Amino acid sequence: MGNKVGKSESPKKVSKPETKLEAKTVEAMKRRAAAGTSMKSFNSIILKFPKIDESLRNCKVIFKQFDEDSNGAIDYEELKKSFHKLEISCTEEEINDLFQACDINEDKGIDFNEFIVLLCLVYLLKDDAATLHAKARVGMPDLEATFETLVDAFVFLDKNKDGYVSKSEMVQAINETTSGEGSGQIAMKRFEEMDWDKNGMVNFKEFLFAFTGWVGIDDNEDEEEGGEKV
Ligand SMILES: [Ca+2]
Ligand SMILES: [Ca+2]
Ligand SMILES: [Ca+2]
Repeated sequence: MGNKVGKSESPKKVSKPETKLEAKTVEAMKRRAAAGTSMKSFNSIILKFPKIDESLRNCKVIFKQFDEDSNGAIDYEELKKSFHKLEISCTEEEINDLFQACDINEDKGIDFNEFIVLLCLVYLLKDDAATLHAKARVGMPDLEATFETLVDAFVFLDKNKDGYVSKSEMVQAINETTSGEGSGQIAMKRFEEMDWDKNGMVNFKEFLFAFTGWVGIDDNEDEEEGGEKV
């Protein structure tokens, strides 16, 4: 026996970007944080939920366009084509990284929730000097306003501007708004919903996935076939 010794790969507790994409996201978020936030309180974020919800729901139309074979998911080839159509300039590697990062359930397809998160990441990442002159970063003005709100909300929560929301930052944000016994509890619950890998930190991607759940696009109310013309 004794072969249990081996090299112990200690699980990392410190929140360090695990992928190139995450590192880029953190960098972009820090840049954005320098510009400040228009959010005044956690409540002001909550108040934006209905608008965000509506805007993200409308995004379904776009999703369906890109899901060319209508199988409910955007595969890698479909994603490449959609980037082309949206005139998002990304390298093959970047597209691949985004695909891997957002395909949370690893079924090799980007479903609607995953798609929203992916687009929002693109929105954040393409916010650099080189693309500033471009009229629309993801080619959808209404959606971009929504993404901006989401970025803004994250910046609000990330008090120390390190690109992550920690548990104490979440508690702080919620306590600022509501002074009641329950608020700490709510903060903890919200935080735990967001912190999937339970490492005590929420990155922007986790935040977005939680958000798509909160605003209710998770409940895909039995796919209203063919209805809902906007
Ligand atoms: Ca498809
Ligand atoms: Ca997937
Ligand atoms: Ca932070």
